Amino acid sequence: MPSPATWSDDERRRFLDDGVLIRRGLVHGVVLSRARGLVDGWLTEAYDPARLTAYTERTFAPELEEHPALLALYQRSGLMELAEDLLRPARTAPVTQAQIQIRLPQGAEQPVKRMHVDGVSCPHLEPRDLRTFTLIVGVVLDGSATADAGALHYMPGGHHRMARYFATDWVLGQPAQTPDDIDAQDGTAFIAEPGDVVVMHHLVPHRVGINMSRTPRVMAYFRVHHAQHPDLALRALSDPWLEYPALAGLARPGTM
Ligand SMILES: O=C(O)CCC(=O)C(=O)O
Repeated sequence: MPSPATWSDDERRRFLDDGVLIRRGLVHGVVLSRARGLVDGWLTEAYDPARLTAYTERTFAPELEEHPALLALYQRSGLMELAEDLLRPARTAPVTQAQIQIRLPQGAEQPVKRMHVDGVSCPHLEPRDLRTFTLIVGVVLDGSATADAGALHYMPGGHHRMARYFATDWVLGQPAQTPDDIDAQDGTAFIAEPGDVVVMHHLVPHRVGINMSRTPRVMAYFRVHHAQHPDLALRALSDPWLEYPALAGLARPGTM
């Protein structure tokens, strides 16, 4: 049976608590196989080892970030409807780019990513530059079969802690991305098969380590912005439900 393109009340509650939802096998068939083939082909023919740090910080396969076969993972799988369902009735800005993140196999010398939230104090940006968004969705294209195979690790519920941190201990322009207690966490591994999808609130801290398996771990990420995100970005760091009008009404006192 195809997965519904909306979230149940239980899933909404879980998103409020954990900031993370998973849909197994959402992306399949031709949409999945075309995107995998495209990235595999890029890795074989166009990957330049001298650019590994830049790929890791921004995106692998930068030439393909607007390719229709990659955008189809978001637009033609039900994922777009699921992302919009969490933000409704707010409108979202069109998603026009995919980010490909690969963890190369067999412990390749690739920079690890410590616990962070995206778009704040990024190593490749000036500390004052914010590149935040509302929601990130990740689609597994390959790998992630075990925690040490370069899986994404996330901190369920970490969005509450990060909102408090941004409200109290943080100033725009400082280089530290997360408080020490978050930095010390291992997080929960997203152990997954190709076609599985993770949806994360923008304040959920996450990290990624080395890949000890023999298979490249390949993910495609899409960043979803509330249509007014540029005006809301700074406040949304300390108010987790500012850009989620329906969920704001459900959020229980004491959870934010
Ligand atoms: O490689 C991954 O799955 C995570 C990448 C990441 O955290 C990032 O690009 O900010």
